[in-house]
Amino acid sequence: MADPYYITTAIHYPNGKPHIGHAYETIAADVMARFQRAKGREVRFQTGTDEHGLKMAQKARDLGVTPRQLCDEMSGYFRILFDILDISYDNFIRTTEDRHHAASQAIWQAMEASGDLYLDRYEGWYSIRDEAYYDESELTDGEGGEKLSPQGTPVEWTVEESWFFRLSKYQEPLLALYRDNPDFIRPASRRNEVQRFVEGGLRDLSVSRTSFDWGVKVPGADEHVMYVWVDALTNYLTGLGYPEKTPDFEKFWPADLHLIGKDIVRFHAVYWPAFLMSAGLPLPRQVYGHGFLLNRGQKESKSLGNVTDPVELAEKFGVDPLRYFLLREIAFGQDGSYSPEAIVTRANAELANSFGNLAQRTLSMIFKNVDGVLSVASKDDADVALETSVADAITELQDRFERLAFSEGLEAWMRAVFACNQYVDEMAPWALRKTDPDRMAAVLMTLFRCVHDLAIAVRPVVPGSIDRLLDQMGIEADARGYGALGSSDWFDTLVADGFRVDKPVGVFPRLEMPEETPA
Ligand code: ME8
Repeated sequence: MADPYYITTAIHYPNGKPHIGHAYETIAADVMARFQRAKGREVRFQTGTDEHGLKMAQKARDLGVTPRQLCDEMSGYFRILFDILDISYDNFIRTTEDRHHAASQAIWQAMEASGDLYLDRYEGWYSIRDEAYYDESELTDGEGGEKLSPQGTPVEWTVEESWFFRLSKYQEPLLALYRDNPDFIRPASRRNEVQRFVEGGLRDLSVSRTSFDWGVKVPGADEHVMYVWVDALTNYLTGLGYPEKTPDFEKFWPADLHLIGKDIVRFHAVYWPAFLMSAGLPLPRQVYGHGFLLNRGQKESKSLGNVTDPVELAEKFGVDPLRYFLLREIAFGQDGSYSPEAIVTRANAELANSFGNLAQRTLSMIFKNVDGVLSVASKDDADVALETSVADAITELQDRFERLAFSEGLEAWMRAVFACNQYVDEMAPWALRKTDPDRMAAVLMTLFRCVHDLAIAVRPVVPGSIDRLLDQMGIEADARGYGALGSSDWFDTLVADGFRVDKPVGVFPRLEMPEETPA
């Protein structure tokens, strides 16, 4: 099989149930994974939960359960959500697994062997919420005069004995990495931010804690647990069997893409490559920091009472309309907003009324007007022109998806759908039934082929619905990749096999507009 491809999401904190941001990131990664599989690449797609750290320990204490109970329960909700959302992950990792402790200790030892770890005392402003120390200069004052981190979370002055990682030693190598690989951090705005941060100088990083024990033990220093980010980042290696040089590790490391949110780019684009350089391991090819999803323009929070359960959204509007909306509505990389009305408007306009209607019209005209029988007919200029515009749009979709510009790719796809609907109206096949049945058949067959290609192109985004459509079109489950695009071999085979279209069932129903209007 062609070219392996390894994609990861961030691993999610299971200190509560998953929220819409988790759904957004994982859907985007799933679309990318499915897109690469459609292109014939052998894909490894990993997601999971990040279960250690003070934040988890404190949340468990607040709830009166053990950290283990908390993460067992909450990690389960992430899996349930991802199954509902049709996430095609190959590996779901939990950092409390033994294999992950072993991998984290192995990378620690490799960094130690490079002389990059030393024991010292740490004093500084620590945010429990962010699990990070901040510089005095980065802090702001809260309303009550308390100190806040740049993320707006409370910080406390903390003193502890700690192991340190010689991050300062990696300033130049990191700058060289960004210089030599302009696509290492994307989008470019985030690369610039990271580069400025590193140019400003790097201080050694405190990488162990003695104040609590919910974490991976430091090898040879049992009273320390690793700073949660050391263990969290290592998940990307654990999933491939590290430290063993397994066939998966050989095949899939380095990762092609770490897909993460903009708030954790620094960890992935500064600390992670530095750890890997220190451990003598190859570096990932790209870190992409996507934007944040806002609820009607606002961050979701318990105090605003606007936290939405992604499971409810999927149940209410359907998984595929939700997936489509998220990738189509928001320019990937930027922040974006969602609301029930916006989901319904987008899904109805583009999935139900445009593509769904095109597919339904095409199949039902074939069913009614030619008894469902497919046939090979000669094409005229209009047919060739339509097929060319569909092919061009699909090429554009592929180019854009490759760069994670999902919305632009879908926009090109939508233009081709419009062109097909316009072609139906202009050709008016229903009027040709009596006057020129051969021409009518040629029009319907052109449409059948265009619907097929448009369906396969968009399948990574709305896989369940497209599979229900392709089932009705007689397309085998293993013939739904991009290899089938732009050729009519599959069509000739269907004709030769005498495949007949049955009475079609629509796959993109119109959604009802929610009744309550926004406040
Ligand atoms: O950061 N919109 O976990 P996490 C879009 N465990 N994305 C969002 C979002 C929103 N409103 N809110 C969060 C962690 N995210 C660490 C990661 S990786 C080695 C360790 C994204 O559960 C966020 O940016 O807080 C991150 O990529 C992911 O969801 C998990 O966030």
